[in-house]
Amino acid sequence: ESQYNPANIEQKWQQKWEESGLYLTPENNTQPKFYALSMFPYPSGSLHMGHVRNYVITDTIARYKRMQGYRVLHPMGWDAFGLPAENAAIKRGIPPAKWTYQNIAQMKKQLQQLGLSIDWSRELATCAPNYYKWTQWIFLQFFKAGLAYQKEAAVNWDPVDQTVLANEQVDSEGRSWRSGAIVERKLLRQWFLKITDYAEQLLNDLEKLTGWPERVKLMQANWIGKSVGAYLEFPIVGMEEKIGVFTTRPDTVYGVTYVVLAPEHPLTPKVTTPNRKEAVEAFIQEVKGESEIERTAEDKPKRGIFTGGKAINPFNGEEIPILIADYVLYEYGTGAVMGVPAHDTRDFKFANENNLPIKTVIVPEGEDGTKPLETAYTDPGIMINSGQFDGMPSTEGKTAIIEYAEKQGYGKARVQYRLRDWLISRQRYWGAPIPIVHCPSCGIVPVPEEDLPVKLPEDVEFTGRGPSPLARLESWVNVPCPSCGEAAKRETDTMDTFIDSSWYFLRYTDANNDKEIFASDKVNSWMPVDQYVGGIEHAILHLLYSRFFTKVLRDRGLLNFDEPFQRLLTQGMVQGLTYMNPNKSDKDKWIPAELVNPKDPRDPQTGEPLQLVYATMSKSKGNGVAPEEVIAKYGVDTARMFILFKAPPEKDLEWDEADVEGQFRFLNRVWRLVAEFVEKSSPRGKKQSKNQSPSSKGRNPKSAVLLEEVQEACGGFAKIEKDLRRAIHTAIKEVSADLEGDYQFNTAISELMKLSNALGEAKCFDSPVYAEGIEALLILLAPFAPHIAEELWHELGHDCSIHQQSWLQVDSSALEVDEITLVIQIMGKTRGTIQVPASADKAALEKYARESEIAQRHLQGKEVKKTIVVPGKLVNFVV
Ligand code: ANZ
Repeated sequence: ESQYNPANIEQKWQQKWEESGLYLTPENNTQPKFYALSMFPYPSGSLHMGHVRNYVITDTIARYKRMQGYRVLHPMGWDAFGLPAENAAIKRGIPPAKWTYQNIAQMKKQLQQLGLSIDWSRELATCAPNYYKWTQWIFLQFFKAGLAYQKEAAVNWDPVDQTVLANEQVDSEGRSWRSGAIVERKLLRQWFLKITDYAEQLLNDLEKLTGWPERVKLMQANWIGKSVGAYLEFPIVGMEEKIGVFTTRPDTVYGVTYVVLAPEHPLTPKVTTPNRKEAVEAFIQEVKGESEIERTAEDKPKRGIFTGGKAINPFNGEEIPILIADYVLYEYGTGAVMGVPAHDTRDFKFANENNLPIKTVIVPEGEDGTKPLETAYTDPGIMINSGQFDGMPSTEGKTAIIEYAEKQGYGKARVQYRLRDWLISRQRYWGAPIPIVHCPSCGIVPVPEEDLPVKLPEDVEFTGRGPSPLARLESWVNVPCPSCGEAAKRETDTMDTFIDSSWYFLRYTDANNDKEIFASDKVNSWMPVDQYVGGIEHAILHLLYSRFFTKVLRDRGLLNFDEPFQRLLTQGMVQGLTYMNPNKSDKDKWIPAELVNPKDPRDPQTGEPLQLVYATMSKSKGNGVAPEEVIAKYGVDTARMFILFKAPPEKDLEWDEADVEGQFRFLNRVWRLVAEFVEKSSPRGKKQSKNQSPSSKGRNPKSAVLLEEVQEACGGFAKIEKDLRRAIHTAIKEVSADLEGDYQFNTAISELMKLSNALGEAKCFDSPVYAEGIEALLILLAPFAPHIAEELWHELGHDCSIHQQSWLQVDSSALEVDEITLVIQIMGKTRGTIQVPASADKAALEKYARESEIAQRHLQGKEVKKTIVVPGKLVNFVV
């Protein structure tokens, strides 16, 4: 065909690849493995540009690795449980399963348009019984290991609809999405996974993740939040009980001027004196309405109140007041802190705002602490006002104080993590049911493994009111106890959907196994994932939970590796142009383009002038570009090329139609280059090219033989051919380097453009070097633009797929420069230049220079006294 028309070739090749099973995963031991994985999508209904970018990046890597000789696992699936399906059921009466599977079908079609080299035979959906059967099985393994337990925890409670709400169903004002009622907190017995048992490992093993962005590792470390310090006990005046605090600064304990309890602390009502009762209760009521973020925000004043109770600092016997304050969180540490205003910024502020005494106990060397403090002194220093510890450096004081407290029996060393156990119970329908039965006589009984899956019933009603649909279905809830056979009840909570995604990457290695979760040889030989690609929004929870699951399953003998993801690439956002009113709040400042006159962009409400800026594409901003529209206009190869070319994968990408067109033009140029070559190269050249046997090992050996033959016959290549060969092998070298390491697709594509320019200039159609160049261009292009590369490859006369070709090897001799420019000087003055062989040594250089026309002319009648030769650069004659 004379014209590049993507519509004519893309679908055709997608179909052929599918029919020939080109992307099925090879299972053999002869090739090294490579596991390329994109974070699987939630089936919301349609693919957006962020998805496209994610999958195109992974696909390009997968294709490159295949051509390099790896057996590649590149699967896809659906993170298919979750709230939106249930909301659709409540709002529109569509069963969650139907809604979900419709969306999957729709999105799969869109995905297939992208020409991804996915092994669809391993597709999975987390909502399918043959998947969640194993999710439940994993829960049972956790339960057996003592890592799944129940305890009371707070949920969002809608008092009007009498139902539990997910966080996403509570708006920013704290109201229910459906009833509009102010949401309350309610305590329920819920299931937890003991991730805190693995806190230390999850932290330490971050070190092994050399292929992860530093920023992600830091986010994980902060989330785990390890603090090393002490647990100290303060006796309460007039009571048996003591207040235990966790502190990272035991060296400041002589500076304690008060103790603070979290308002929710069980000791709060006990230490409160009758005259303070009313005020304290009012304060507690107030704090209840605040979120954790509000309570701990740096810029908010710290509010607290005196309880009337007193404690004793066991180190010096001083009596100190007991307060409650909003900034002390009940869930962290012991839910109580010792207040040291002189040495803690937050305590300093709190003490000043609440008129509490400030006592300096650490000073910089040489000071005596009499100078009043303007801010808290938080650095290390020398201990003062600290009894027997006076004069000791505070860093040593930490251990000394702990040792002393231990001897005296009121304290010990303690490590504290910010990480809390994972609350996995959800009071909703569209999730994996927790496989537990509650029996009046046997208590909590796990469902026997052979009875899995505990299937979701279909005859349920969705009202958004009252208990969850599962809890209301008597016929499902009432079961005989698996242990004693008496009447018992099923657990009606389902699991957090993060559980489903914490192990899906394991299942892909043996996705159709109906006997076991996965065969151990398969999972252990494919894992860990060699390259994981996904959004930064999963930097903490999804990745941490997946790491946690991996470690637990390893400890249960199911896996033989420590970490699931060897390398992680977090791709940047795709941004689109959008109108913005800089004077409005973040939420309201985006103005959809259809409301704006582009000639004079103004806010339709206020008339203020608008700015046109790049911002992450989103529905609410209305600045998205629909993948299918781009594909319809330019074809998917152009869309892929643009996405890979416009920005390095980890950076944000600004959508720009002009650059999309630029890539379309480039592919057109490639098309014309090949068409011209096929047309103009001599019949012999064409025949040679056609006859090349499909070979999956090395580049076509025949063309290599041919090159040597020609070289011998002609006594080497002409200059134009040498230059072209250098361009070809430079491209091979650079593109390969860009695809190793950091996946710099953008510079790789620039190299392809350079090669196409070199071919366009060389025009030596009959030279075997030209044929080599055309083939190299297509092979190097194949991972990026798989359809056009395949079409043109066949146009050259090959029968096999370009995607089964081997990646190209650099011929380093082709990179050699064989001529250099030599400067000729007389008495240091440049008189001209000549071309000389690059291999010439000092003596030869001098000879070339002396015999050159330039030297002859300028040296006529003069005697050369000395010659200075700078190899590779110049020859200077001194006369
Ligand atoms: C006294 C002290 C003196 C403290 C000082 C710090 C500096 P990280 O590193 O985050 O673990 N703290 C302990 N439990 C708390 C809770 N439930 N709510 C709010 N704050 C709490 O911080 C530990 C420090 O945070 C502890 O050390 C405690 O204040 C406070 F010069 O104790 B510190």
